[in-house]
Amino acid sequence: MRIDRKDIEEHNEGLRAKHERAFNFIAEDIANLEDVIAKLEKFQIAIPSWALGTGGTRFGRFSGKGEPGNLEQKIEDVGLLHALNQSSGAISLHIPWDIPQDAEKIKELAASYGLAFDAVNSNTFQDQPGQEHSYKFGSLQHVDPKVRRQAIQHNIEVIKHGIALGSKALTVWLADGSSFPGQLNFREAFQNTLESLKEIYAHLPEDWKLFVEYKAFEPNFYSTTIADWGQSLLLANKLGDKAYTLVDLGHHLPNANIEQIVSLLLMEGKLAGFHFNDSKYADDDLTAGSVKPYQLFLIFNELVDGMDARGIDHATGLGWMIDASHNLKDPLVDLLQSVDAIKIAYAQALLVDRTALKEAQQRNDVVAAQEILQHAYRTDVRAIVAEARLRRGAALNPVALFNELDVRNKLVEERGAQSVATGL
Ligand SMILES: [Mn+2]
Repeated sequence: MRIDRKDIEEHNEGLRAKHERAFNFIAEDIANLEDVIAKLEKFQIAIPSWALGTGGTRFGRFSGKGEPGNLEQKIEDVGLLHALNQSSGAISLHIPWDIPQDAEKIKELAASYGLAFDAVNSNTFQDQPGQEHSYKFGSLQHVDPKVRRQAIQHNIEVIKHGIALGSKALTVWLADGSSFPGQLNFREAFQNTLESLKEIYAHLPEDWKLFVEYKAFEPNFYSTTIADWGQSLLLANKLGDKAYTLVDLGHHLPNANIEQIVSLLLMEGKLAGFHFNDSKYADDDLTAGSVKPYQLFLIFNELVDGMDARGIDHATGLGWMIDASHNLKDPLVDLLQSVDAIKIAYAQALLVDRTALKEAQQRNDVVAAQEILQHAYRTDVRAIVAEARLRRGAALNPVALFNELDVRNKLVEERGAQSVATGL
């Protein structure tokens, strides 16, 4: 299914008067309004190929209907999102769940929806059919060099698929670790991981980046071999200039100050980018901004400040991606909500009066500093984000249009009710 431009225009026409009232109301008070809108128009958030189906928990999976059954349909789904919001212009592939059989054809299909290929993701956290060695006790960290060799080869294969598609980064997330004290020698596990990553790094093209993702716990419960930003940064620094630390919002222990982590990684020039999601307790993979929107704003506040300090282009300098799972909502609607929440937090961060904040910090004016941040956070920027969408030819209200056009039922008609997406 493709969304007709006329449907978008008709939808926007119906909402135009209301939108203009809301937009004009907020526009009057924002000095850098045009700059904010221009930045919002450019800002794209990649969609992972594994987030288009219904996910599950450890206890079960309640499949949705009309899920994309192959890579072509996954690209179609991201194309639908992008048509609705003009903010999801890239797809991030997971190998081996989404191996392109004909890279050129897949590239053409993606381009027809205005999509590029974001980072490619390797998978050594589960065994694949026919695989010689098991990853039950780890992959790049494994005590057996034959297992490490297999995992390294897999990552090299993933890079090859990425090159064929025009990706520019490899994301490595490892489930490696241990579930019981004494199971693992920490130093050996780290050294094995480093040596394995060095071999993978050696296969990166010149203009590629290696994103080293960390996670505090799960699936292992006692130790994770790349458990936090310090361990990831240690690896990235040892690997070289093309290696960076990737922050996934759900991969921290409760109450971690993620905005501070981001700030320092940016300062060091080692922040790869983001996997957005939200959580209450652990790696809950919930809709971005649904539980802790103020935290999301504070993170963007540091991102904007840090990117501007280093002259980094907001839209292209870092990797922006959603990494979430949807077990209750329609995945496509959930993704639209996440992208909107991310852009709202970004817009609010662009409104922060940085000169005044700096001055407040210099005179230890704690009250003024809080006022400045909360003034930006409490500004209702939804009409500004909608205006940016409107100017790009997207829908004023993507979720509403998704429902108006009955997109899910049309996908069920095309694909059948039983179609299930590959993934977790
Ligand atoms: Mn992630």
